[in-house]
Amino acid sequence: MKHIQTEQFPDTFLWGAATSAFQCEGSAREDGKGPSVADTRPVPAGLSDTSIAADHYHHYKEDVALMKELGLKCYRFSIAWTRIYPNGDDEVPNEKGISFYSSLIDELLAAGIEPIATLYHFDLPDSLEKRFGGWAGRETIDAYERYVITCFEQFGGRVKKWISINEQMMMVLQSAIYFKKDMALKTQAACCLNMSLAEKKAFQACHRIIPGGMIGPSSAFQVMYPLTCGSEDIEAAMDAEDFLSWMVLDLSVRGEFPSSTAAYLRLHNAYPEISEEDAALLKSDTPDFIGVNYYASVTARAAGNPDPKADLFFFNSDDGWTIVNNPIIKTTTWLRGSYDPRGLTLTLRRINDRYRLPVLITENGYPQTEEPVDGVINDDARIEYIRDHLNAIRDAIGQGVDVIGYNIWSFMDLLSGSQGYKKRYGLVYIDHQEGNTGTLARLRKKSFFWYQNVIRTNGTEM
Ligand code: IFM
Repeated sequence: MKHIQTEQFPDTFLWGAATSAFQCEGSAREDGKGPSVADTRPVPAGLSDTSIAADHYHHYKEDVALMKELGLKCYRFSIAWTRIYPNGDDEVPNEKGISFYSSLIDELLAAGIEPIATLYHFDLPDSLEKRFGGWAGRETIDAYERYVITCFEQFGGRVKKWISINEQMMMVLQSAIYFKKDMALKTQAACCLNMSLAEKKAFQACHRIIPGGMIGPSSAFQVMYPLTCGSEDIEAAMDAEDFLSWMVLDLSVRGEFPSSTAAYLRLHNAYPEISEEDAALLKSDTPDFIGVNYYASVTARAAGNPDPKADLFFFNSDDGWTIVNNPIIKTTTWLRGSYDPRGLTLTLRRINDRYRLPVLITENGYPQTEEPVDGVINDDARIEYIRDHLNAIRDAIGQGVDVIGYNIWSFMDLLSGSQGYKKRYGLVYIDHQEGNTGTLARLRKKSFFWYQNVIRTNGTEM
C-alpha cells in the first residue's frame, strides 16, 4: 500500500545504496590485484567464489548509469586493499588498481553521485594474514596506515566521506569465516584493539590530508532486547550489547572498552596490553559520524543453553548471556533473528544518546532467494521492509537523531560471504547463477522503480 508521509526527510538527506569490492567486482586476480582472505577462503561445493561476482570491474560504467537512472545521491563502495597494495604492504602501489577506482569515482561524480568509500570491508590482504597473522601482528597496523594514506592522497580531492572499517566486531568474533582460523578470546581482543589502533591512524590521516574530509566506522549494531523483564535478563542483554555492539564503537569514539566488557575480558585473562603510546592514540581523533549497518534486533537472556535456531547464537559468551529467539517478533527465511524496524529507531536513539554524533545508515536491506518470472522481479517484500525501516528512521529523526543518509544493501545482487548467490539483496538483479555461471545481465527489480520514486519525492511518497 502506498503510504504518503506527512513529514519530510532533510533536503540534504543522502539517498544511497551500497556494495563491497569482493562481493561485486570479480576480476580477483586481474590487473595486478593480489589475493585477499575473501579470495582464498574455502568455498562450499557448488557455490560461487570471488572470481566473477557481478563483474562490476568490467561493468562499472553500465552500473553507474543505472545508479544515475535510479537517482542516487550517494554510492557506498569499498576499495579492495589488494588492488592498491597486492601484498598489503608493497613498496609501491599498483597503478592499475588506483586507476580503476579513479575512473569509478570520476564516473560517479559525472553522474552527480557522491562517492562514499569504505577502506576495509572484510578483504584483508592474504599475504598479511600469512606473514603476520593478520591483525594479531602490529605490522598490519602499519600496512593499513600506508594503504589508507595512499587512498586519501589519490582520491581525497574527490571523495570526502570515508568508512574506516566495516563490521569490525563481525570479523573479530567470526574469525573462522573472515580469517580462516578460530581465535581464542584473548587473540580476539588483541586483534580488535589492533584494528582500533589502525582505525585511529586512519582518522588522523583523513583529518590531516583531506580538507573537509569525514570518516567513521560501519558498525553491525546489534540492538539487544532482554528475553524477560527480569533483572537478570536485562543485565545479560546489557552485557551482550556492550560486548557485541558498544565494544568497537566505544573504542572508535571514547578510545576505551566499555567497563562491563573490560571486566569480562579481565576475568578471562584476555584484556589486551595497552601501552601509554597506544592509550594516547586511542584518545586521539574521533569519528565524524557513525555508520550503522542494521538488519535485525537480537534478544538475550541470562546464561543457559544456547539456542542454535537463534540468529547470532554463535556469539554466545561462555558465561553471562545467551542469544535466543525472540518469541514475539516475526522472522523470515533469511532474517532468522527478527524483522524489526522499531529496532532501528531504538538503535539510532541509543547511539545518539551515547555519542551525539551524526549517523549514516551504511547498510539496511532485505535478503531473499529470487529469480525473474517472465522477465520481472516483483520484490514486494523488499519494498515493504525498506519502507518500514525508512519510517523507523524518520521517527528517529523526529526524536532528534541526526541521520544524514541511508544506503540500501545492496545496489545490485552480490556474492554473499558464505551463501554464494542464493541470498540476494539487490535493487538490480544480476544474472549470476551459483558456480560462477550466468550472463551477468542487469535487470531492474520492482524495488528499483519504487526507490527511484522515494528519492525523487525525498521520501514523501513511499
Ligand atoms: O553482505 C554483507 C555485508 O558484506 C556486510 N553486512 C551484512 C551484509 C549482508 O549479510
